[in-house]
Amino acid sequence: MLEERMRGCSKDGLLKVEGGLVRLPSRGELLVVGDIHGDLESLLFILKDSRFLEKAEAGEKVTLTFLGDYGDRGSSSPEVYYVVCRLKVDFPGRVVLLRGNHEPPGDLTPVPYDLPYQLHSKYEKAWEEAYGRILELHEALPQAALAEGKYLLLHGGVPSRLKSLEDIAYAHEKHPAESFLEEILWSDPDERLTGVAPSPRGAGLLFGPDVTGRVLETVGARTLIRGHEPVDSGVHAGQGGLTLTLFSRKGPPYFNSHAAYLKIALEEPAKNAYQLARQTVKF
Ligand SMILES: [Mn+2]
Repeated sequence: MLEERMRGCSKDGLLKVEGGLVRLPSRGELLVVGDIHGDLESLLFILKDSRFLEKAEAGEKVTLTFLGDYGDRGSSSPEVYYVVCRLKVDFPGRVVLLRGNHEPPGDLTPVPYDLPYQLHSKYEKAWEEAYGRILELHEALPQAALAEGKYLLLHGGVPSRLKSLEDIAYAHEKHPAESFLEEILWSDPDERLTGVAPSPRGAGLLFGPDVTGRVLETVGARTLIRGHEPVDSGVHAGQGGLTLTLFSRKGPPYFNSHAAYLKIALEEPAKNAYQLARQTVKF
């Protein structure tokens, strides 16, 4: 049941889901939010500024997609989890919670990983129950969303040895025998590389624009929209316009000057990352 709800099956039938791949609607507004990492203030700003709640309550076609990394780093991880889960429960067909490397499979836990300590200090004896439920939630989150013909949304990077869209949709079932899920959650784009190289993160890979281009063509998308990397201005367009990185939180430990979220009109023709960067809201 949890799995069904978090993968996005919805009462209002707006979201189609295959395995861990959410198929985004072809019309309406798409709001995309990058890493929040325990920054409740930025999350609440985005909700207010985008008027998501008013629009969703009024039945407008709006889809709010988070690119993962809800907890850790910032001091309000439990509160951020509460808000994003509440959004999903209240608007199951209009909210997509993607999985990041901070919602990891058990063999790929990031360091530092301070969520358990934050839960302990907030909930005392009940912390283990809260943590257990959050771990269940992580397993239920989808790893990618596709706006067909336009955008591929995921947390880290494209699986470099992908043969078909199925490799993304069922990446969680093939983990850890195949590295698809690890690369989706952990990889980073590189500007000059051809092919792939080991990542300094110790998980995932660095991938060049040739890899991005091939994967986007295979899945039928123009631009990759991802989070995962801190960006000083909140948004970075790279790889010749193939890759957009969003970072939607502020404060320690990154101290970026701005955070950003993205607004897309899904009816409009597909845009490259440079065009998308101009329609982000920076704050
Ligand atoms: Mn990340």
